[in-house]
Amino acid sequence: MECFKTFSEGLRKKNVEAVITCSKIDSEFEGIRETKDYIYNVISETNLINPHIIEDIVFVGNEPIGTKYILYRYRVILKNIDEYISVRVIVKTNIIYLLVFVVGKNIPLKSDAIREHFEPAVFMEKAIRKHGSVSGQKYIPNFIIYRILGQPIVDIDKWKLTIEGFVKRKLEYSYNKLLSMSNAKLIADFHCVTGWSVKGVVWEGIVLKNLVGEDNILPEAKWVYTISLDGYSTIIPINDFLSEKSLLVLKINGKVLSLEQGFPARIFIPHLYGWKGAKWVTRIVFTDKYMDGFWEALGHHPRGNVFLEERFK
Ligand SMILES: Nc1nc2c(c(=O)[nH]1)N[C@H]1C(S)=C(S)[C@@H](COP(=O)(O)O)O[C@H]1N2
Ligand SMILES: [Mo]
Repeated sequence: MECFKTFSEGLRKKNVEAVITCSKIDSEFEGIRETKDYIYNVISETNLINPHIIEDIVFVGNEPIGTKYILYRYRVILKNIDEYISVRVIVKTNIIYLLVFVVGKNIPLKSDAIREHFEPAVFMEKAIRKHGSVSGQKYIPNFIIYRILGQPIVDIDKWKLTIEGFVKRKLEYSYNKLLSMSNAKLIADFHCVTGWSVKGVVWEGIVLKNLVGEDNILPEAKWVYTISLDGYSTIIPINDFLSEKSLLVLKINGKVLSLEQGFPARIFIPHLYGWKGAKWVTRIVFTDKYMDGFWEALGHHPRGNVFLEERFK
């Protein structure tokens, strides 16, 4: 087993101070009750907190993520502390695949032994894209609206989209400018990592590659970190971001984006899961190093390719 500490700024809105993720586990999932003991043992072994301050470990619920994974939620209740540690146990075909400890600020964490950064395996060069099958997904008629950090207020006269980081020239676009540049139309399915998909959505906007200008990107850039008005963030490998079909979306199904679907602009990359497409996006930052966004910090995959079922790290 290997544990690392991570964080993403947006999590602060949810009163989270640190996330500890343990992978390479390979233990069998023996049952809801047995897993409580398992969690207790992992906490003791990793020395995450002093195990003597644990009052109880309770099961909260579970949900399928696609068809291969089940997410079990637990809480570690602590003696004399008003906060609990949330534990996400990700089980893949009956094997515990990932353990995610979500820790608030009043919790006496002893994580000095746990290293700070998760470095994803180098897979970017391959830029694999397989089409046709969408394993583990179920089609539904309409989008389910998500706003994990709430609905932001948009002042369209002040709003701008910036392109920054490892670029030769920093760019800044107003909404009117983007509207005047909008010339791309794409029909493609949408896939949420939790297991629902929407067929044949009409996406309109600007090809991201053209918006940035390929010759504007510095060779050091390897990842693209996007930041939204609500504090949401996500990270995309540069090859996926620059693919022919990756769009800055201004319209869905012939209509200007609704406020709840990300007005003024959202990102859509057809071969990646929906969480990689930030709604209310306002900054696009080219970086040389990997860093977790909101869902990546909670265990989701650095790339999230739908056709390779890259749901979790
Ligand atoms: N800013 C922001 N972008 C977001 C999210 C969010 O909560 N906030 N949710 C993501 C997830 S997990 C999915 S599946 C899609 C959902 O898009 P929809 O709300 O239009 O269905 O938005 C993605 N982009
Ligand atoms: Mo999602």
